[in-house]
Amino acid sequence: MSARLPHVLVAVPPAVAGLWTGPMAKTGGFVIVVHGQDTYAPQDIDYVFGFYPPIGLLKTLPNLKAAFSLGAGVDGFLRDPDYPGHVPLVRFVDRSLAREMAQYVVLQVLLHHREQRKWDAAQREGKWRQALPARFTEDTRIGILGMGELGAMAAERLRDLDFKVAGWSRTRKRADGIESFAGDGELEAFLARSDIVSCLLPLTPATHRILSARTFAMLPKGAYVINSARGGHLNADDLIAALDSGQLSGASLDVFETEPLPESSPLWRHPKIRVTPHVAAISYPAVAARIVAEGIARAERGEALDNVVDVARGY
Ligand code: NDP
Ligand code: OXD
Repeated sequence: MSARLPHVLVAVPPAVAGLWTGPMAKTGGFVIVVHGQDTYAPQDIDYVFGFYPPIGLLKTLPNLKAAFSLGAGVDGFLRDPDYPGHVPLVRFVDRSLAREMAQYVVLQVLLHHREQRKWDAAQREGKWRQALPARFTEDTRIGILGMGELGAMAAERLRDLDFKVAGWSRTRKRADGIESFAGDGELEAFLARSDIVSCLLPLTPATHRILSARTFAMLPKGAYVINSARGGHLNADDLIAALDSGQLSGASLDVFETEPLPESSPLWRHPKIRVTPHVAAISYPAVAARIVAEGIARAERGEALDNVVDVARGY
């Protein structure tokens, strides 16, 4: 009699499930079941894979051994008040993701720093408006909110371009040429020295709406804000007010409280906002399949899993 294979419930919309189940099927070693598409007995499910699994789903799976997030952020799992706290939650950690995010942050910083909107407008008018930069690179202070897997690499890449870089995190960090601010007590000082601030925090009760009128007022006048963490970090009304008053000079937004961003949202058309559709750093399906396969193999051998989230802390 052959041994029973572990069962993985893939809790992503069936329309896009194939993107993830294709590479997972290639790794083999487990049975794949798609929520909302395949029928299954809840007691047969050993593992879950998803991003924003339906609230209440996990508590219906009595034999769940671990949950795998297809993203680095796990707010989609932990928004569920019934998340079974004893089930280890593994998040997506891979150099490819940090690299893609660092590229996005560097791109947005440079578009702003190099005044690309101004040159685009001049080209549209056919005008040669040569001028010195508004601020030299060495004098431009970048602040990274969140110095984890993604923030640390973005900070290093910007430092290597000769910007003055600082990071803010819960605990103090040490990295060559990057100033470290830690904890709520140092947030104001960190923001006060940030001409461009980029949010790479996890969304938790402590970081919800951290980008709001209160913190915009702590930034130097004319600062620029980048949010590619979660829409819940930003108070969008406060952002528009700060842009319209001139307290902020612009913003790049990749993530939104409601996704897809509704067509009626004023964020789409604001002249000082750049919008991208949650594409700053995409998890590669083949990497996700490897993380799941390796995680299941470890769990089945009774070994501890890597990159397990602290459920109580929220990240
Ligand atoms: P990590 O968990 O590796 O890092 C989180 C960082 O935030 C840590 O430095 C942590 O501090 C800091 N932090 C957390 N809470 C606080 C707090 N209350 N005060 C100060 N600092 C705090 O996360 P990642 O870097 O892997 O990912 C960050 C986020 O990026 C994800 O949660 C996700 O929301 C978003 N993301 C967005 C993507 C996109 O395409 N737009 C793609 C991937 C991720 P400490 O180190 O001291 O613990
Ligand atoms: C993530 C994301 O959390 O893509 O990885 O947003």
